[in-house]
Amino acid sequence: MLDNTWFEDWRRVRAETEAVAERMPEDRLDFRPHPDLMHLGELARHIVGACYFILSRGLGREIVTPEPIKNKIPMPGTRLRQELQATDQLVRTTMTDLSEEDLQTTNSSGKPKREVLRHLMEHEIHHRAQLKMYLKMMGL
Ligand code: NI
Repeated sequence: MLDNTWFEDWRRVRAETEAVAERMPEDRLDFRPHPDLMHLGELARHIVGACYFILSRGLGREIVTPEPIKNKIPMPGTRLRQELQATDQLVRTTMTDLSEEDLQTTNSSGKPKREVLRHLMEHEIHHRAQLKMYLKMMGL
């Protein structure tokens, strides 16, 4: 099992994502600052969708991604906040179940599972900053 430090770090990272999500609007999901970037609603979906993806593919767990997320349906603020709660629970449960032996193994892509844990946090921090910038650019 992971030590408490990981869970504390995760709590801190996720709490800040929740704070940013509080400010996300229900409309303007099609906002994007550049044609090469995701729309706001896609970005929200991507943030929580990545949790399912990283836990299932990265750690080799049998985790089913909910249909609206799998089908890449743009996500408004209310739904994002619900999904942040659901995935927080999922992440905590999955990480609690990880044994020391699991952590020392690699996944199907040959990546050490310990690195996957770091990737989960880095991915969230990266896209949270992006979301924050979108909101700023929309004047929110
Ligand atoms: Ni990403």
